[in-house]
Amino acid sequence: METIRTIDWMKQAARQARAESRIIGFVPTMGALHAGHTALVQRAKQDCSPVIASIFVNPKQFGPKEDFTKYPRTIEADSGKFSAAGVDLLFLPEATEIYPAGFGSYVTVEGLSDRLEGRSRPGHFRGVATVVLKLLEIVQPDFAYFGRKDAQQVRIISQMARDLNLDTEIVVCPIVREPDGLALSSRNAYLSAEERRAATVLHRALTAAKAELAAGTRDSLRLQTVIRKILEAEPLAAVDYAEIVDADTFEPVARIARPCYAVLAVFMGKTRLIDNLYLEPVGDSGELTYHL
Ligand code: PAJ
Repeated sequence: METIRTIDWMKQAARQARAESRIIGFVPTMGALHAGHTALVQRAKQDCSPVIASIFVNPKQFGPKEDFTKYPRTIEADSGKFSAAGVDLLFLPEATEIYPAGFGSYVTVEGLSDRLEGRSRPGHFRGVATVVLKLLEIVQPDFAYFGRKDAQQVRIISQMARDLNLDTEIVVCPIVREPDGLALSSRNAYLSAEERRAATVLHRALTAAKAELAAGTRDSLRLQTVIRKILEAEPLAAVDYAEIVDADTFEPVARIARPCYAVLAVFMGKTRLIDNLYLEPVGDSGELTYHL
C-alpha cells in the first residue's frame, strides 16, 4: 500500500489509473478503523482495482462543543489494517492541504441536512458534504462506498452526487456489529465498561421493533412506543431522538408502507451513539425485509 499526502500526487495517481481504464473504488474514513471500515474495503475490492481509501478527521463536520480534538487518531494501526485489507492507495492529507488559508466554498444539501442528525448537530452535514465532494473531485472514483450505519449521511451524499452530476456511483453497505449487537463505531472507544454494557440497548430496542413489525404492526407511533420503552428503561441512556422516517426524505411517517428507517440517537454518558433499522416492504402483501 502506498501512502499519499498531497492532493496533486493523489490526483496524479488516480489519473494514471483512469488512463489504464481501471475501475477506481474509494472508501473515505476518519480513521480509528474497525471492521465496519474494512468491510467497505472488502466490498470495494469485489468491484474495483485500485481501491483508494482516505483517512481525514474533518474539522468542518464537528461542532464547537464536539469531540474534534479528542477524536481517536490511531494512524499506525489504521495503516496496518487498511494494508491488510488490501487497500492499494491511502490518501492521508493534512488539514491545511484540504483547507488552505482563505478556503471559502461549502456545499449544502438542503432539506435533508436539517433533520435528525442535522438538527442535533448544526452544520455537521455541510461539513460532511463539503469534504466528501472535495475527496470525490480529487479521486474521481467510479464507485464510492459508505456504511448504512450513517443512513442520513449516505442519503445526503447520494443526493449531492445526483444534484451535482458527479460521475461516481454511491454504494451503500450493511452495518457491521459486535457479537452483542452494538454497531461498530470509532466513538465506542469513549465508553466506560459500564456504558459499553448498557450500549446494547440501541440494538435491543431495534430488535424489539423488528419483532413488533413481524407480528404485523405497521403503525409508527406503536413502534416508537416499543423502542422508547426499552431505551428509557436503561438508566445510563438518554434519548436524543427515536423516530420512524421515510428512507428517501427522512421525514416522519405515520405508517410503514414504503422503505423506512427506524433511527436512533442516544447519549451513553457523554458519548452519542446512533443506530438504525432499515425496513423495505416487499410486493403488495405488506411483508417487510429487515436490515439490522
Ligand atoms: P467514519 O465515521 O470514519 O466512517 C467512514 C465510513 O464507514 C462511513 O461510510 C460510515 O458509514 C462507515 N461505517 C462506520 N461504522 C460502520 C459500521 N459499523 N458498519 C458499516 N459501516 C460503517 O463517516 C465518516 O467517517 C465521515 O463523515 C466521512 C464520510 C469520512 C466524511 O468525513
